Amino acid sequence: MSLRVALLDDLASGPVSGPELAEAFDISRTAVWNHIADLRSAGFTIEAGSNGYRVTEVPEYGGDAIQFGLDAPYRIEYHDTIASTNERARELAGSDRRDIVVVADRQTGGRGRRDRRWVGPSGGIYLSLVFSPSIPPARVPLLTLAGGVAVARALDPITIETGIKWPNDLLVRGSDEKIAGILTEMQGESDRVEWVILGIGINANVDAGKLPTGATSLQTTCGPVDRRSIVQRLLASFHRLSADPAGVIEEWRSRTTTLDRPVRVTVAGEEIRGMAMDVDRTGALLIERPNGTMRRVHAGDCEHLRPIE
Ligand code: BT5
Repeated sequence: MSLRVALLDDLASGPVSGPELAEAFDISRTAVWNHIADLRSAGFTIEAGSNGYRVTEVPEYGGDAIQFGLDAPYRIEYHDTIASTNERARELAGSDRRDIVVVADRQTGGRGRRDRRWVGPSGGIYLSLVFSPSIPPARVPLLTLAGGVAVARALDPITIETGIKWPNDLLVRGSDEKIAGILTEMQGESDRVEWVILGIGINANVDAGKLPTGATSLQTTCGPVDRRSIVQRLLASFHRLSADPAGVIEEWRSRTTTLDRPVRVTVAGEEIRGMAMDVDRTGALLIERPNGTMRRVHAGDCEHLRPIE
């Protein structure tokens, strides 16, 4: 852990004195003072009282702001502009870095699934977590579901009702406009996962006019939002959910709008129509065909159909 991250962690848990910090990090009191001065110029308001240093204001967004008070064992790497946080996360994964979250304010080459584009104007939430889960590769799709639940939970305090569309979209209930998407990538062998990258895009403080048709933003539906808290809630939830597969499925079922309705799922050019009945323990969708047979679909593009179709 870098000294800056450790310092932010210590400050987040309450007032801490210069001598305490100097001892904890084995640095001089002048060095502590310099680090505090750095944080102040990065936008933190830090009061020096009789109990020590106390943070009273945190910058609105950015790496330090997200790191401060983050309740998950991840390091934040922040960029104002980047081509794609998933691409950067791949580079980090390739150099054996884990538990890092690449976050950007704006993406110029964001990707969706199957090489589709993800539009990423400034003001959105774009992040990619690189980690090594200890699960078999067949269960990695469940992490996409966990990501969806984590995003939905992170948006719970905001006055917007969301529903998860299998496997990876977050839609506004009622209008079915897309507010967030997830791109999960992995590398591994048949029995072992080397790394997973969970890439999440949320249309936060962006004008819906800059987004493709069928998409909307939090700003447009309910006004500007605090991206820092959303990202912190999301990462803390995801960290806990990733260790609780049964809990993920249960909560996903309660948050999805895909189950118990007719769907059309396209998988490698084949169209499967039927009733979406459930998801299995790997996150695959179970579809009941009109002839009564059941199909299990591990990945694909899902369209919700109206009951009449
Ligand atoms: C997804 O793909 O929904 C996954 C999106 C993942 C984006 C994140 S951002 C951080 C990280 N870094 C990256 O480079 N990517 C990840 P898919 O289900 O294939 O949906 C893509 C489709 O959504 C596009 O073809 C458009 O129709 C639509 N779309 C593009 N940009 C959008 C946006 N900002 N909001 C809503 N829909 C969008």
